[in-house]
Amino acid sequence: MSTPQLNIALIGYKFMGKAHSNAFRQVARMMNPAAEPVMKTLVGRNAEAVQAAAAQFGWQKTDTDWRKVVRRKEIDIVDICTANDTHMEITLAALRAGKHVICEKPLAMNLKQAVKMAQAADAAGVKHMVMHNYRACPAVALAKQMIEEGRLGRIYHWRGTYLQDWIMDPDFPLVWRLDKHAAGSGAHGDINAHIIDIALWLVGAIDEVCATMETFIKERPLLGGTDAGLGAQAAAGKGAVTVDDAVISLARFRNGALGTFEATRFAGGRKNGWGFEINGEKGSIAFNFERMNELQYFNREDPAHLQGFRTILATDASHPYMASWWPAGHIIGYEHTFTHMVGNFLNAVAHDEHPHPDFWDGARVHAVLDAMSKSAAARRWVGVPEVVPQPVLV
Ligand code: SOE
Repeated sequence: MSTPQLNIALIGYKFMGKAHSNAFRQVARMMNPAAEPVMKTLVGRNAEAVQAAAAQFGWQKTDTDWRKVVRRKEIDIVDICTANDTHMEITLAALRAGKHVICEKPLAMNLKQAVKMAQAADAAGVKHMVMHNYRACPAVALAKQMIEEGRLGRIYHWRGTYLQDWIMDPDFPLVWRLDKHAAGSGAHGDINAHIIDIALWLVGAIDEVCATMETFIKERPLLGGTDAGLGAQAAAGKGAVTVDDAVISLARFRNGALGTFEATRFAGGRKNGWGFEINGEKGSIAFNFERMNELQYFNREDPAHLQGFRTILATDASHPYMASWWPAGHIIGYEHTFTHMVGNFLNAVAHDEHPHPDFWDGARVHAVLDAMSKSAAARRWVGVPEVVPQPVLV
């Protein structure tokens, strides 16, 4: 029997558009998913730029009107890689047309929007996934497996950090990620969202948070233009930065663990340095994305004279995702996390299974993000509302 094909429309063609395009290009060859993606249409506002991106990434067609594209009969999956303020509108339109939806993180601008998107996706009866791609680092998925195997026992501590430095120059311009109307928040929604998702996945629900935030550079040059990554050029004039540059939070998990979160774009020398350490009664694990193939593991049950952190190189075929790639020790990179996520999604659609993280997981991240924002504004501890999927009448 031949592998079924699913036609993809991807909205957005810059940093994330490139990462998702690469994933769709690689996935059938490397992961052999149960459905093969067909890179049908790449969508962007600038016709010339989207055509150039489509030619480079390997899309069959381009369009400048996402509203038209998401309704097209031939499209099976809509993948959203645009600025955060557009996620809900595009998602709801794609769901109304009965499409499966992948959406970049953070899922929405706030919890209310995220819940609306999750309810609409359930009501549409389609598959939905938010691109918290770091779940698909083999070493992070191995951490999940080890926790489920009970190797850490009761968890006492989560220590999560997400450290970047790409906007430290005060002359770096006002890109959309620094605009509250387009992004919702700054380092908080952009990168704290990632470590919150990983914490919820590995440790469990969070009950309460106590956060503080800061915007170190309050005014920046206006935007002249952007490049395909995070780079940008300044124009004349200045404008206000309307989002946080850094956020720090304490957290109490439902299972009794204590957590800390730190996300900043002002950690000089740290480019995309995110990681975590989890301490449990039987052992500890630690992960640093800048050494993403490795997981540090300390086993308290080792004989005393042999105790110490060991480095597991998570590249064996027995490690999550690695059977699709190379012989042990032949390491993989950032882009593979997207390929894994897209492969999971295609399998979920083909087998009618539930992909993760879904829009409800995305909403749970927003529940924590919103509580931290509230806490920072009010300078006190704030409870995190529980997000339970609600049946929707259609
Ligand atoms: C910029 O902060 C950014 O590209 C984020 O938007 C991504 O989610 C993160 O993975 C890398 O940094």
